[in-house]
Amino acid sequence: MRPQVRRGSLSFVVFLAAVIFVCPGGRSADQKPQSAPNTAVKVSGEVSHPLTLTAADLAALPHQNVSADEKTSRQRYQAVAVVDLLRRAGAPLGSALRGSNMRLYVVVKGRDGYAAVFALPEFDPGFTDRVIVLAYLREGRALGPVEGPFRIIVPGEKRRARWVRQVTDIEVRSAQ
Ligand SMILES: Nc1nc2c(c(=O)[nH]1)N[C@H]1C(S)=C(S)[C@@H](COP(=O)(O)O)O[C@H]1N2
Ligand SMILES: [Mo]
Repeated sequence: MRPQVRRGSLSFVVFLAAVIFVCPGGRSADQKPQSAPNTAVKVSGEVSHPLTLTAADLAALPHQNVSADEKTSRQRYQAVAVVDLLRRAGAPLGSALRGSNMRLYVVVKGRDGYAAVFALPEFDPGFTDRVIVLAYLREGRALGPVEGPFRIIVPGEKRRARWVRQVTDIEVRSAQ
């Protein structure tokens, strides 16, 4: 009986050591350690004036107050309209959004490599009343490191899969 008990506890120790060795720090592959959060958003691609905006640049732009329903409550965000950023970067909007410019789409990328696509007219007030925004405050507070400093909010969209967190890039591209 005794030797078996010892063998049992020895294999448990070996198992524990293997777990500690295989999972250093208990991190899984999709939770990479990250350095300081991004503090700027780049607007680039098929635009005449590519830009990089810092948090201070964004806060100086005209802001929108947007409400969005969360699971159990309604949250208020302070944000800039993405169309204002696209306009500043010189993306074709308004009367220029026709013809071959109807091929344009916008890829919004997060710091973790996540990305979501929007058609350019989804931002244009000539096409829709829905205002897609880049938020930086919720209930008056800066967004935390998992979401912020900047997050896309798509009011009224049933699923939040395009609410890209930790936005680093807004890229205008053309479909073939
Ligand atoms: N950067 C980044 N943004 C992201 C995701 C992601 O994996 N990375 N997941 C999306 C998906 S699929 C959903 S449902 C929502 C979840 O956001 P929540 O945790 O605030 O509900 O974030 C979206 N934004
Ligand atoms: Mo999701």
